[in-house]
Amino acid sequence: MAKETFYVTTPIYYGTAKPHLGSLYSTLIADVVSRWQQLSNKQTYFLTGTDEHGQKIMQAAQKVGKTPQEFVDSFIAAYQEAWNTYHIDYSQFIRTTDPRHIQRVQALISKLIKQGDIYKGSYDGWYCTPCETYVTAGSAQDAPECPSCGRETQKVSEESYFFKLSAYQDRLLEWYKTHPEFIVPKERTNEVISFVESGLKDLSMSRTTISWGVPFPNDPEHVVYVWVDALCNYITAIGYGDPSENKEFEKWWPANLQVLGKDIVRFHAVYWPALLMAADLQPPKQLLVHGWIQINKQKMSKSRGNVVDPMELAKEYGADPVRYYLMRKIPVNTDGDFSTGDLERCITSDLANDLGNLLHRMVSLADRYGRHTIAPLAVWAQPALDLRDASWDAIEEYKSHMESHEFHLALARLWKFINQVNAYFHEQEPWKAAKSDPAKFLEILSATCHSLRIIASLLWPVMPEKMQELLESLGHSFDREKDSIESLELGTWHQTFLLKKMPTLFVKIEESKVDSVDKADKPAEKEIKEESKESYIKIDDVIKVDLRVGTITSAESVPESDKLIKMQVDFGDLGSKQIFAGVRKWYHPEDLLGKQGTFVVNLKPRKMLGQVSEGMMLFAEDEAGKLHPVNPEGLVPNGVRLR
Ligand code: ME8
Repeated sequence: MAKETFYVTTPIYYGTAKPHLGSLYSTLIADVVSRWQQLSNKQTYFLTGTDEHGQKIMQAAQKVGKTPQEFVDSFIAAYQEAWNTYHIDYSQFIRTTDPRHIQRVQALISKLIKQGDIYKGSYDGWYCTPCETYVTAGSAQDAPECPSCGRETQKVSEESYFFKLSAYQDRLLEWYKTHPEFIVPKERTNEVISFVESGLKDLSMSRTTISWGVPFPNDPEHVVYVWVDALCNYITAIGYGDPSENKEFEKWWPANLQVLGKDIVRFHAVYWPALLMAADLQPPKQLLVHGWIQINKQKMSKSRGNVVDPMELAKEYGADPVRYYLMRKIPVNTDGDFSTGDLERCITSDLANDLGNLLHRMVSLADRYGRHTIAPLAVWAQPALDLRDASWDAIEEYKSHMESHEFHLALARLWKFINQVNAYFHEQEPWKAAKSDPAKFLEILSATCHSLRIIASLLWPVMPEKMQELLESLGHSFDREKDSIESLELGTWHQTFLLKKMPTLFVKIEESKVDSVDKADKPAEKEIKEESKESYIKIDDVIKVDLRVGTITSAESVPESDKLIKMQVDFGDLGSKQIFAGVRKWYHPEDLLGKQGTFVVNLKPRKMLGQVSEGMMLFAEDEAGKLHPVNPEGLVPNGVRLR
């Protein structure tokens, strides 16, 4: 039976500079969606590319003394290299200077001219070149600011062809009403509806004062307005306007999902469906509108000069951890601040500690006891059955979030399961069973392998390369068809795993790493660190650390975190201090209550989730990765200093 199809697109990026983290973000969302749909047994088509015509590109090329074509050509390799580095698995990279695209845009416009949807008039108003947008001036004589980017606009007076957009006002309003799922997130629909209800003017769709564009059919003095040219890429790429490609076009159109940033909603939610209606085509099924990646609450953009280079990030941290971070930390429907400190914490905590360490502990323990082939069991003990039930719940909830494009929630839900697997592994004490109960040892290894296999398959759309590595170390070769979500949902635990020791999956980031990827003095810092590892410290250095014994007088979970416990600790004459410890994986707050422990009390207070932590509790890690409080052997008065 033919598979259901799924067509997903990104905006096409202006060929005026290399891609930055914001461009990667849109592309990554589309890639994750496309891979997720493949896991859901669909045949996907994923389109991305570059927008290469218009005044903005013409002017930028003039500035550097190149022809527009030479200018745009100089950036293409950077896009393709970045997308390859980030494992962006696109089906086609369209360029609007491709002659096939040009002919197909002309075919669409000829059709609209023929049926009377386009007429010749003259445009007298304002134009924002950076946004390539016509701007309404109101009654003012002075140049208005562009409502989108705030920059000054230029006067334009020229003959122009117009598209009868106003004639589509009612059909558009009807479309929004009957297709409430058209724009995600829903709140954006209201803005679009009020814009359309306020009255649509016909759209000027050609320019005579620039020449870098698609020549207007039968009137080459005019070039097609760059936004109309660009929007058409979504249909020309799959064969619109070429009768020999009708079948291919019908296979994919209407697109299932078009991903775009919130700056270009009007073009995609108003002009684009109106043009499609005029062409007797269905609008896309859904537009997914995402927010900004910001730096210190400022939109990351070429013009602000605050862009982060995704290639630098990939070099420093690897592509998959950056992919995970962007999907986990920035909800699609909001803006999100990017910082390398945040990225590093996320890599260390989620990827290295929670996931990588689980795999490493399991494989190393099995290896230590010579267990490499892990066969499934016919009958499982209750804790393993509970873990299997938990995996099924995780699959269902992850799937539901992924289908609603709530990637951050899907990942948070999956991490809850990862922590359940960690807790299972820890509570079952496989390092003891390895010596005393080989059958139980194998069961723990098998249940952990099955869980990791599910985790890796679910995470594959987000971290394709790393998850393939993880599966390889379980002896499972990943196959997007066989490893479908359906197979996981139906999955009884019956697989045999062949364990292989592999290099560390995710490397912890040292805390001293700086908050900038390209800080010039980094190599020097690294060298000093290496050197200090070798040398001894002086007694003064030991004395600097004020270590005290204290009793935990209150302990509670921190609701916003699944790791932290907030404690009040009594240090006798020194008073009481509030201290946080990230040990929820191993302890309930009640377990710590009334216990003595050893604390660093002269650590600079730091904020954790908006509250101050005034010290640090010391723990020692056992073979299974559990943390144990460090205590004096006998009871000593609170506040006693360790010497
Ligand atoms: O608008 N955060 O191209 P463009 C998140 N050519 N996403 C960002 C971002 C940021 N800081 N900065 C850019 C154009 N983007 C037109 C599109 S489509 C037919 C034509 C993303 O190079 C976001 O998706 O300015 C935005 O819509 C897209 O890049 C625009 O890129």
